[in-house]
Amino acid sequence: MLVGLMVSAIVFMVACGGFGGEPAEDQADGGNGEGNGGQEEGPDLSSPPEIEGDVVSEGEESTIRFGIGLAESSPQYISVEYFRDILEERTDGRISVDIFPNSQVGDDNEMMDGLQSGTLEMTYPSTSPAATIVPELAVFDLPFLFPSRESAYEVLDSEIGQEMLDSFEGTGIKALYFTENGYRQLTNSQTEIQGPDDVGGLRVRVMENEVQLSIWNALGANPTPMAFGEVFSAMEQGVVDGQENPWSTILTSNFAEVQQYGAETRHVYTPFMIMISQGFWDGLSPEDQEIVQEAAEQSGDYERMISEEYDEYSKEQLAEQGMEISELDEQQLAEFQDATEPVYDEWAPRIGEDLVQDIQDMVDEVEGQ
Ligand code: TK8
Repeated sequence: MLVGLMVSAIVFMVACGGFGGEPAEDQADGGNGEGNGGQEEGPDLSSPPEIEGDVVSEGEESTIRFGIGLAESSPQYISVEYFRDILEERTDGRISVDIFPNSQVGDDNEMMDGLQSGTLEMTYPSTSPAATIVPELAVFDLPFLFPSRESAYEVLDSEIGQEMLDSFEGTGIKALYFTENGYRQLTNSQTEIQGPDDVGGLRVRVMENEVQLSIWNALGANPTPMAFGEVFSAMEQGVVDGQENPWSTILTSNFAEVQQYGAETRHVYTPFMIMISQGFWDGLSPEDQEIVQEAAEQSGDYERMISEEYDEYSKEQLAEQGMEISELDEQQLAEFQDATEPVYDEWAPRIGEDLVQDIQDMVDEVEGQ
């Protein structure tokens, strides 16, 4: 309840311009004042597809407050701008979208609370914190589950994925579509990483998810669950030594300012989820619901594309900013995979042996194993 009130106060303040109304510039940099991830210019990303589909002029007017965790230079934010443009064009301006980046109106858990309490209309969390609402989502926290994006999307866009989206029914949240957070990489301020032995004792921030804790305990680290919005200052103050996220998040959140070392571990592939408040959704006409769903899928497919484009570019940019990045070979990655195998023993029975096996079978089919 307290969180709900806190989120509503934050959202109310922002909506009334209490925090300046528009996404504040100085928050577009993960907190160090540079803005745009400290990049001279962004990557050469594909432009979004032309907006197509019927325009529905008749109907209610409304404003969607869309809270996200990442910076304005992130693929997540860029795709939500496209979502906004689709909605505004196809409803003839009736539905507008105000975007609040950088955990400005709360972290993933607080923003999902906001959807349930009706103080926020949309948000875009990782599946990891959402597993507190739909436990089966924790399957995506299993290490090295998806060798490629192709097998990830095969599963996310399958009946298995649709059942997980549908599992939000009755929670106050409608989950619309899976997109890409991406392959997670380890960074830290203490030491070069060449294998699991280098991770021992490292104080690593992890998402608020028990499988993530198990992974880093299995590697001998000292993991601390923490909301994403607190990570930059925790690393800057030396509360933790490191964190793990996709390269584009590490770049656009300016983590290279406080993280000397990176390691291309690709230890987990995390999906994002586009979510809408059930109460707000129920108030939409069937025509507007169709437009929102189509906009989520079209902007989601665009996000998947630019997230992949941003990945390699971000790693290169981080190296240019001085991060020493270890590109691990097959043997080194196999050592990480072996060291985290016990996580399956602990979590497959708790998540659901059949679900884990079904996903692994789909992955094997796609990967030709
Ligand atoms: C952003 C988070 C972030 C996630 C994390 O809202 O918490 O590290 O990877 O992208 O969802």
